[in-house]
Parts: sequence; structure tokens; C-alpha cells
Amino acid sequence: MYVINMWLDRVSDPVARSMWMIGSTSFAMIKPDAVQAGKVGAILARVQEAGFEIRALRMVRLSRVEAEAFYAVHQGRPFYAELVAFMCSGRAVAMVLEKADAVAAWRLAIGATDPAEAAPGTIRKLFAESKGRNAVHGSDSDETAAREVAFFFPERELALLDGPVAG
Ligand code: IDP
Ligand code: MG
Repeated sequence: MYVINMWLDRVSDPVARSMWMIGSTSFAMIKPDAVQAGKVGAILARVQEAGFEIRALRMVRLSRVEAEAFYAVHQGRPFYAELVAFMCSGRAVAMVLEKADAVAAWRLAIGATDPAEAAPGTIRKLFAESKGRNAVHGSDSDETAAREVAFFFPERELALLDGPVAG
């Protein structure tokens, strides 16, 4: 019992938990095109079939300012305005996924940015409409994953999801 309590304390401690997640965590999003097309269930089924554990999940509607901040790294690129408009055009599903080597594994599962270049069987090949409206997002590094998880999920909420039952 003492050991179990120590473990629960550890995973519900925000700092310990965020360190514990590095390397095995990716942020993922089902983008507005796929939500609008009614593909949330089919995409979540593939997430789980591919062996990812869904640690956290939330339906979100990004404001323009949030979409600009989330994709700030692409500011100045020719597709930035279109990307921001698209990402706040409707609801999206934000997720924290867990698996060994999660960032690489999730990018493998979603396929190339442009569905025309995505490998057969990948989520973008199956569900994306175009390079811009490409169904899903995936983090590109462990550092980005940590930033993107924090953008959508407060540490306290992540801890509560896995911690002991609240009184
Ligand atoms: P990624 O999502 O595969 O990591 P990034 O290059 O990081 O691709 O681009 C972020 C998002 O911006 C893409 O998923 C896509 O929605 C959009 N995007 C990227 N390149 C283009 C483009 O050439 N035209 C339109 N949209 C684009
Ligand atoms: Mg990217």
C-alpha cells in the first residue's frame, strides 16, 4: 500500500509527471476538416489500433489569436494566413498520446503533410483532403510536444486524470 501511494503521489506530482512523459508523449489534434466530416470516431479507432494510449482528450475551438500562437513557428510562410483561418474555422480535438518514441510513432501513423505523398494506410492518406486540410496534427519533436501539450492541457488537469480519485 505504501508503495502504491508513493507511485500515486509521483504520477500526480506535476513536475515528476512532466519529466516522466518526455519521449513517450506526443501532442495530436484532429483538425476541423476531419471533425466537420464526421471522422472523429474513425480516427480515434486508428489511434488506438496503432497502439497509442489516449492520456487526455478535449474538443476545442481555437480563437484566431490561439491559432496564430499555436502555429507561430510558421509565421511568414505563404500558407500561414490560410492555416490560421482553417484551424479556427471549426471544432478540433486535442489529445495527449502515449507510446514508446511517441513523436516519431505518431508521425509515422499520420503520414506526410500532403496526403498525395502520404504512405498507404496512414491517417492522412485515408482522411485528408489536401496539404492544408490534412485531418490531423502531430508534434515534430519532444520539445514541441511538451509545449503543445501545455498549450491545451494544464499540468493540474493531466495530473488529475491519472491521479487518485478526488475526494
Ligand atoms: P506537419 O503538420 O506535417 O508537421 P508543417 O510543415 O509543420 O506540417 O505545416 C503545418 C501545417 O500547415 C500542415 O499540417 C498543413 O495544415 C499546413 N501547410 C503546410 N504546408 C502547406 C502548404 O504548402 N499549403 C497549405 N497548407 C500547408
Ligand atoms: Mg509541423
